[in-house]
Amino acid sequence: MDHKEAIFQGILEGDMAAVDAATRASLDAGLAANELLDQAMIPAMDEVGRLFEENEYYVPELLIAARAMKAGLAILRPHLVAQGIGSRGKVALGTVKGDLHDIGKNLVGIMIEGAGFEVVDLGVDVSPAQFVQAVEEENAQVIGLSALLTTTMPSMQRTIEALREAGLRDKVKVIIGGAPVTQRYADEIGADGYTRDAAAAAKLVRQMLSED
Ligand code: B1M
Repeated sequence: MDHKEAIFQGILEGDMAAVDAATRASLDAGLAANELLDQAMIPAMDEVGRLFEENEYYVPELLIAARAMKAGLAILRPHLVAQGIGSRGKVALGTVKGDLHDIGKNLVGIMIEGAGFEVVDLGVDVSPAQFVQAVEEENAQVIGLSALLTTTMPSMQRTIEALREAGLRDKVKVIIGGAPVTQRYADEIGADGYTRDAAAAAKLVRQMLSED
């Protein structure tokens, strides 16, 4: 089994130690961090999702797979974050109210940090009021909302409404993403941007903040 297969298999089996070892071995062998992410870790989580849909995996398997992926991601993090933090602007990120999925959101944070922005991670299950507070108290110029459940997507719209009610809508750009989210939904709810993946989110933030 090569290193990428070992990472893939380790995530599928929720074997944190195997993912840790294979990720380190891959980097030592000269493989690029983004290659490991795109060709082993993300496909492994997709496969976990497929197995869950087919009732071969249940929530405990999802949890241990997620824990194994996070172990690998922690090793990749310094490699993905190439530049220093904080000079270009501030982005507050969170997974919306009712939603506990944070792997994609964490990846978006890593890529935005890598593009040279300060990231305030608000965590998961973040209410519209907490996003409003982050704009007021942290002076974030962009907020990023992540949702993985179709049932939590409406919280994105509620967050945009809460910003409007607080008189802050013109002061902050709102970007959204997550597996069930689409450009069409972003247009419908009046978000400023949508991206399909974390690398594109970092690119979008760069474009948005250089326009100001
Ligand atoms: Co859950 N889960 N889960 N889960 N889970 C999904 C999302 C699901 C699609 C699985 C399935 O049925 N195939 C399904 C949602 C169905 C739907 O709504 N349409 C689902 C379900 C149903 C549930 C529960 C309801 C299960 C239950 O309890 N019966 C429950 C809900 C809990 C809650 O949130 N309230 C639940 C729980 C969990 C765990 C906690 C066990 C665990 C999460 C652990 C964690 O995150 N710490 C979990 C997992 C691991 C998954 C799957 C398998 C993997 C998600 C993941 O991490 N993907 C997922 C199936 C799947 O997605 N294939 C599934 C890897 C990650 C890198 O991708 O997050 O999509 P992703 O991020 C991408 C892009 O979307 C984008 O960038 C990333 C890539 O670069 N992106 C953004 C994300 N956020 C962005 C923000 C941006 C821009 C881009 O701008 C701000």
